[in-house]
Amino acid sequence: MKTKTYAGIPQKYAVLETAKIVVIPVPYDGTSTWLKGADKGPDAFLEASENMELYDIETQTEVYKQGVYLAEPIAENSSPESMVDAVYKTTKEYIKRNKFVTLFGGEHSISIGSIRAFHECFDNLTVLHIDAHADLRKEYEGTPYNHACAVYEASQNTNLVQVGIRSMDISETTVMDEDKTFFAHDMVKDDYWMDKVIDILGENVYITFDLDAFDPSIVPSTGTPEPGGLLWYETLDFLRQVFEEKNVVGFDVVELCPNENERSSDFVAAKLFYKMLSYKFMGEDEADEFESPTIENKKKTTNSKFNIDQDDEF
Ligand SMILES: [Mn+2]
Repeated sequence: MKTKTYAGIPQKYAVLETAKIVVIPVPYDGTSTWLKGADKGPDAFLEASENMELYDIETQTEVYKQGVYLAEPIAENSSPESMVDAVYKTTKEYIKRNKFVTLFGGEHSISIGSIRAFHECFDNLTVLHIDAHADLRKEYEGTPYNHACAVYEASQNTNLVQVGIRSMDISETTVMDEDKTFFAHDMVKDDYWMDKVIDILGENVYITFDLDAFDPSIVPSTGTPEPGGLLWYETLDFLRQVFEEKNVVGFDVVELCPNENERSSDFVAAKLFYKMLSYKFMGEDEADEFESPTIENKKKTTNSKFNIDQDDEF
């Protein structure tokens, strides 16, 4: 039974009917290969979120007043395939209600399900994949739903753009599109990498953010840390530009692997997530916060293919 709201926000901002934003926790860790514990990620993220200031200095907003509904965690874990299917179905249900849908993992395989739903619901989807790892294996350890395969499907049917990559298997070079891949060792020497990424994004962008994209000096608590990653302010600078210039339709943050002796990673994850919400809604008026959003407003928020009010489905 759910007793808390996202970030401890007042109940009146946490009601599904009026919330513009939905957060879906997916505490899944079925296929991780090194450090286990990503299934504890959503709880650590939610706990850190409750201890975070909710006024964002940079955008001068309190984005939680747009309404944030904390969905029931997706608990399906009988197989990687059934988990992906459950994530796909739940994500699609909330997109069809014209919510701004976000997910918190869990390991990266959860994104296979959410990307599948967004690909189905939005035209010409770009998947902006921010990660240390290429995650382009077609299959790994007997399943295409392993975390090492997180964006293989996206590479086949969306405009996949990869940022921060610094670890991959030679077999993945045959799948990777180097024109749409930004390696960490190049980014560190290129003052224009952000512009170059934004140039090849389409209008509708889904962001899948693996926390191991960050340098381990700021996020050590992740399943497969890699040296040489992104730092805090360059990441925010980049994300803000993406949100300002493109229609970001949803996002996920994955691979927090909490360590009780190192809690700052939980706070980085919580703050990153809230920053992304703040950037998404920084241009939106809070005046209509308690009104049931009109269809017109919903379309402006998400531009999904669905424009009828489907509240009666629930
Ligand atoms: Mn990764």
